[in-house]
This record gives sequence, structure tokens and C-alpha cells, in this order.
Amino acid sequence: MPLPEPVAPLAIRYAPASDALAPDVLAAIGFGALARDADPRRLQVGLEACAGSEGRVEIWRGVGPVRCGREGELAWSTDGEHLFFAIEVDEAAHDGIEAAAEHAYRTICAFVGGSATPHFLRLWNYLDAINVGDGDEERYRQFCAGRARGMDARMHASYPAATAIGRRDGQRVLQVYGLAARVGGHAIENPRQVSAWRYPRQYGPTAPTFARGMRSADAQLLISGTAAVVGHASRHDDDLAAQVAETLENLRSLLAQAGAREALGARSLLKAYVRHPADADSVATALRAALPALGDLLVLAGDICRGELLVEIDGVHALD
Ligand code: 3EB
Repeated sequence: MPLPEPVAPLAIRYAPASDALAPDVLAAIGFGALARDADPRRLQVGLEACAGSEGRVEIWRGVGPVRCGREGELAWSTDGEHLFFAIEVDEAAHDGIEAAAEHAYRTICAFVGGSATPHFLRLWNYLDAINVGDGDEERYRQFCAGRARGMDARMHASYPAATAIGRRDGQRVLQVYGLAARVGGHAIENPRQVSAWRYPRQYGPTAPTFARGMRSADAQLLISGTAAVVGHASRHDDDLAAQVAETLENLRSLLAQAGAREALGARSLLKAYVRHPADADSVATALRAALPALGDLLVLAGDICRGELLVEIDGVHALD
């Protein structure tokens, strides 16, 4: 069988906000109060940007002219190789976060699975008050249960990379957006970490269903939200600097597993989520010191899905 032809890469960068989007832009993701834009390519994630990231926008540029639109609740755009999709689901209309997550994933799986770009690579999930609720009633755990129920068999066969982060805007609206492609990627697990879908019962009745990373056909490593979790256990409770250092070890291990030729640095873009906005500057300083050549960094205030975790990092790294 011939190998799939190489695909020109999706270009991701963090840029100052701009009014008009160029015709090859697939997505423009801003941060701040939830707002719906007339352009389906624009999404506003309800997290506060900090440590110099204020006003910046994550821009995805496709490899040619982009078509975009809305279908039902979904916003989408495609260049024929890549698909951006986004959905915002009102929890009240679905009797809570669990059913809202199920609905979001069912809707996404139906749309993407029926498109010319049916291969999921990466998903981002943002929900209000992620740590509210005790034990198995915690909203993150309910989200995990609904997400898993809404996933179709193809997604259960190979989980995409993902991030799940808590907002504090009091808006009970689940935001899910993601990237799919015409050509499938290759999921990567982290040898330092138990695969999330194999987490033991103590973390909830339904394990989180995501891969630690995804190598796309255009040779990018899409890095899932990564925190100071080793094996399945959280490390360095309440020690910010040690959590950052442990998270960097996890990222290095993931890159090695993905066969990255270069270390984290000039070919990497990272997004750091900090539980306490007051930690934003020290996390940015620590990351810049550890990775002086880093391509770019965004720091956002957001809650991590385990109460003891203070910081989580996701991003993208060019592999070739
Ligand atoms: C962890 O390692 C930290 O539920 O989609 C990271 C990335 C985390 C994605 C998700 C959760 C998710 O378990 C939490």
C-alpha cells in the first residue's frame, strides 16, 4: 500500500487580536467573557488570559482556502485537510453537565464522522466550576461520564488528545472545540503516566477518555493537558515550582515517545493553565527559564481537574 502523501501542516500561532480573519484562517480562539461571533471560525473561551497573554488570540491557518459555516449547534471550518469544529451547550437545557457532555460528543461524532475529515486529532473542553461537587458528584467526574457515553465506537477505539479545564465565569455552558483531519493521526501515550482511560476507580466511576498526545499526519505532536501526574498519582501537592518541573519531565517523556528530533523549545507552543491567577507570573518565568528558546507561551487562569493540581500545560510541537 502506498504511504499517505504528506500533508502540509496546520500553522498555529498566538497573535495579537485582529479585526478581519484572512481567508486561510481556520480558527481564531480568544479568551475572555463568552461571546458568540458572526464568523463561525471565531470562538471565545471563557478563561482569563494573564502574565502578558492579555488580548492574544490563537490562530490556526489552513493550507488553502477555507470554507466555514454552522450546522445546528456546531460551528465548523475546513481547508479540505483539517476541520475545526466548536459547540457550546447550555447545561440547563440538558439537565446538567453529564447530559450536556453526552449531547456535545454525540453531536460532534455525528458531524465529524460524516465529513471528509473524519479523523479526530484533538479536543478541548471548558466547563464552569469543574471541581464543584463531592466525590463522584464532582462536575469533572460527571463530565467524564457524559463524554464517554457520547463518544461513538470509532472514538472509543482510539481516543483523541484532549484538555479539560475549569472556568470560573458562572456560565453553565460546556464549550468543546477540536481538530479533525482527512488523514488519521497516531495516538501517543506517556511512559511516565498510566493511560488516563486506565485510571483506577478512586478517580471516578468513568475514567477520562483521552490520549496523552496525537502525532498528526502533518508531523505535529498535539500535546494533551499535562500536569504533575506520575503513574496515576498527583505529585507535589501545593508546590507550584515542583509541579512545573514534574510537568516538564512529563512533556519531555511524551516528546521522546513521539520520536521528536528536537527538544521542547523553538518548535513548541505551550499554553499553561494556572489555578491561582497570582501564580501566572511565576509559572511564565519558570517556563521561560527552563525553555529559553520556547516558540511562544500563553498563560490562562483555569481550574485543573484535580483539586491538588495547580498547573497544567498543553501545546503543539513540530516533529520533523
Ligand atoms: C491528568 O493527567 C490531568 O479529562 O480530557 C488532562 C488532560 C487532564 C485532559 C481530560 C484531563 C483531561 O489526568 C487532567
